[in-house]
Amino acid sequence: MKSRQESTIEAQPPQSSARRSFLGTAVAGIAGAGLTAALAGCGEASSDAQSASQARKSGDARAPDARAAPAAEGKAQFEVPPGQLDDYYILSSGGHSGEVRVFGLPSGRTIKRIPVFNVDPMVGWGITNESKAILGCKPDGSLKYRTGDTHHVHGSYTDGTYDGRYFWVNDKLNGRMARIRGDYMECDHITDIPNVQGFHGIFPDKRDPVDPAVNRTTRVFCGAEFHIPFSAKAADVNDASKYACLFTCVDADTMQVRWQVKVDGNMDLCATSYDGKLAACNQYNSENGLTFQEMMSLERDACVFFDIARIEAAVKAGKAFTLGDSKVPVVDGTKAANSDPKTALTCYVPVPKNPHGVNVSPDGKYFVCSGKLSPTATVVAHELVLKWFAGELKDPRDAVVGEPEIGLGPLHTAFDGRGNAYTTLFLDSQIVKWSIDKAIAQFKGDKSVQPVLDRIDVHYQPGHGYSSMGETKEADGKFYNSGNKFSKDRFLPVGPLHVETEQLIDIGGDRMRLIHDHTAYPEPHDAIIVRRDVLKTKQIYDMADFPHAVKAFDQSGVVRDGRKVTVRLASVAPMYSLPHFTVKQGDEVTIILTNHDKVEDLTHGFGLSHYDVNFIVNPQQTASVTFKADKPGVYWYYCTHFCHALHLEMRGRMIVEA
Ligand code: RUQ
Ligand code: CUA
Ligand code: CA
Repeated sequence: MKSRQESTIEAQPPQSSARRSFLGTAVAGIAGAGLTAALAGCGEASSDAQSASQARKSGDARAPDARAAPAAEGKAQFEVPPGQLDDYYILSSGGHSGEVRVFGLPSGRTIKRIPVFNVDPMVGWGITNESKAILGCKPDGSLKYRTGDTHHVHGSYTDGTYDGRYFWVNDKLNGRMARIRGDYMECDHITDIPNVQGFHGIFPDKRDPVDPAVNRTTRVFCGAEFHIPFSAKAADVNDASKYACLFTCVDADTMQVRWQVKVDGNMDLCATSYDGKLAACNQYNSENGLTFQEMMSLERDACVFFDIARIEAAVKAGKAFTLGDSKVPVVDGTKAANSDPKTALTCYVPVPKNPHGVNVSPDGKYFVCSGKLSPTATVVAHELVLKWFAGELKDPRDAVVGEPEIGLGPLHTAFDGRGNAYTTLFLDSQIVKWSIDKAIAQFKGDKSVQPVLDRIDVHYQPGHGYSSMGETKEADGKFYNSGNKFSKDRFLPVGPLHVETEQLIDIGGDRMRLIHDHTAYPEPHDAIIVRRDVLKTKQIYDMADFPHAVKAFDQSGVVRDGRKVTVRLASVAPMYSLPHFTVKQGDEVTIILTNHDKVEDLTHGFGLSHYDVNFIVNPQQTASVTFKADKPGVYWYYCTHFCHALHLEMRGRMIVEA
């Protein structure tokens, strides 16, 4: 369809080429199938993929040469020299790895991987009793789930900006939401969301909708993409009218599910207003369809708005029901039940078919819903949605104040705090910068206005893009990170599986400038860029936080209670408190290990040979594992985490008597 060269040239005069106007008309007329073929794989969408696959066939694994692509400009300016620290944290989802990652910005260095829904032997996540209690177990003590699919990471707010207390991330696969503590940067809670599948978008609220004194996050909202039947009867399984989706509110502090709303259609991404009054979800399956064709049939879907105060009043007034085994109150947010705006809980604002992503501008005025199948973004005015709920706006569509044509495959929008929006164009492999005010002027009828200000090629097919502090009222307009879904030729070839390309873009000036590429193990989706002063991390645990801590070396030893044996161990580099301990074959053994080292960065490990036990204890931390001593003999345990010149000598024997 297009070559890279064409798109580079085209990037110069914004929105000027014939191709763009051709695409505008072509896309408007395209029936879903053609374009979705392009969405499904990059084969159709980009000649890069074609030439790469041709090159592969002809035996050249490396072509096309990445050096032909536009080189980074201005890299030196953003270099973080050895020994210096980055200015920002990126907190990024890890997709189907089930984890969250922390990168430094502008360097792009990976600083941490935070295991959440996955099992991670490096830290012992999913192996220690403490992490298993957070993850949840079956009655036999094994993990309920071992995998997850994280997409969206968002932080807690105070006064419209990050306060560094918490971060939340969804698990699309098994319908759970996790919370990460900002101080230790570790997951401390996981909540199952009842009666949802395809739990996708999340967003914390920014203040209370009613109480002005609560100017911080107290709720987290959750969308759900997949319909499920609330009936197990075989006859209902293929009856779409028996299926529904729920929008969920979780308490930010207790992590308990507060309430749910039954909606028409589905919920995809999620956003919240700065005044706490509204939450919004984009919806691509207004049709309530079960098949691909059904989900594509309507010309318009919706951006759905939730009036939080009214929903909570309805729950309080007892207008709720429950579903299945869940005790969570559910209220009716379907269109039929909400036809009177003055009492409505929900408002369905029509947008072009099958949209993706909804994002709020840092001034709190606009919700931007990306077109995905439509080459547009839809700008919805917050104030006008409130007017609709007040009964002062006739048609929900009248809340739309802009719908600029920006390019092919718009997915997610970020902001610079100067009135500009930056939208990822999946099909065009570009980031497009556009002016919200100009889009509004154009929508009002001024044909001479061009909302698009700049475009930059990215490599390749971006999903999410996000800007520095861009989801807060402190959006500083310095950096933008494009999270690309295909890296193809950007890095040394390593076989079939490619890393993803994260591209850092300088958005401080009129034109966007590519700073550099860094890699990300598949597959990040959304992320946030947080100023480093926001996070106040702790490097040493408080031993008092662990009720089972082995507080002194002389408290070490073996305690037997029938067939249950507890081994109490402590560590100080380069020694464990017990050089050996003895148990009997068939015992259920619990090892509790407290690290007494107080020095920052002095972590010890505990690996137990042939027992599949592997975890770490950070300074002043206590962790425990439980296993059956089913193999008689001598088994060495040893420190896995390099801690001392005598790290290799840090080991002991578990003797299992037959
Ligand atoms: S959302 S790019 Cu668009 Cu979960 Cu992944
Ligand atoms: Cu302790 Cu290595
Ligand atoms: Ca649809």
